[in-house]
Amino acid sequence: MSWEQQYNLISDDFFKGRIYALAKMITLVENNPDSAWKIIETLKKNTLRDAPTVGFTGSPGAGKSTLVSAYVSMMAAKNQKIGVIAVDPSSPFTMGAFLGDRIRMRDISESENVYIRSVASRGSVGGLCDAIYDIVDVMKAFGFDKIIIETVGAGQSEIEIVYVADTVLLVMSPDSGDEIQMFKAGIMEIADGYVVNKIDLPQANAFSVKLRNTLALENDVKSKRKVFEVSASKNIGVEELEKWIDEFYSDMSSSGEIFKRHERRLKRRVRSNLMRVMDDIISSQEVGKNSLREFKSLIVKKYIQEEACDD
Ligand SMILES: Nc1nc2c(ncn2[C@@H]2O[C@H](COP(=O)(O)OP(=O)(O)O)[C@@H](O)[C@H]2O)c(=O)[nH]1
Ligand SMILES: [Mg+2]
Repeated sequence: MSWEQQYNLISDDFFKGRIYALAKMITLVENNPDSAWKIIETLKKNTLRDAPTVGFTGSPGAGKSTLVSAYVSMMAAKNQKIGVIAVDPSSPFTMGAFLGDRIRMRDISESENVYIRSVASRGSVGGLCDAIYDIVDVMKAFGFDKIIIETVGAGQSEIEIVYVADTVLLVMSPDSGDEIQMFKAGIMEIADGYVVNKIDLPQANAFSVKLRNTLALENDVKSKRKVFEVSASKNIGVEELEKWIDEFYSDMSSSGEIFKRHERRLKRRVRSNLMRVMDDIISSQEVGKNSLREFKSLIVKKYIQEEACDD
């Protein structure tokens, strides 16, 4: 079956808000990376909505999943519809615990307000799966109010989240010891906000002070970035974080920063898309006796032909 046929089978239910159709639509873009843009453009004809995307990144065990659970539960309880993307999930979401009896007995992924999708990060150019961009777009077309992405902060994929998400939060845990060392790796520069999680632990305050001091030593805009002290598991400070995320987004919208970020994202997508297609073409061609220049123009011609065939 072509993607068009599969699309036609599910699109009615998709726009009626049926979760099963959303799941199938995401699978459709995942399985057809070369047609994903066409699928998304078709979806976009029916929707004009944009939804803020918020990324939570940080070391394994920092408490990202627990924090996402608390944050998402808070929004779901206010009847907001939230899409969650978990890249290589290593820990469960426990939203039932936060939402209480309302949905405790039900599988959270079947709740009308929340849909969770897991994706593997393997085999992509930037570390974070290229398909994430497409999945976010499908979720936007579905009509979610917000899209949350959890990624394990491991070098490259931590950087990629900056392109995928409008806002990035770095979740840190005071019990991991070497988090401040991340400054040296430049990883911390990417975050819009820092979350010191597990503030209920005895060493948390000292950690927080150290973080704030380290930030103050950096003599640029970074020092103005927010630090939050929260306990995800005890639901402390999450409401303040929720408020700030919305305020930060509307500040970005009024200052024009959001458009800069969207532009940066589009460039990144085009680049990684081109890299993938070019890589396929290059691998399938014989170099033969061609010089670098000749081989290069052969590839470009081949690419232009393939693009023309696609349309
Ligand atoms: N003491 C304490 N433990 C927490 C808190 N938040 C999360 N944890 C625990 O930290 C561990 C890792 O949490 P998880 O959300 O899976 O971390 P992730 O790997 O970053 O997604 C789990 O055992 C959580 O119960 C907190 O605020 N305080
Ligand atoms: Mg996790």
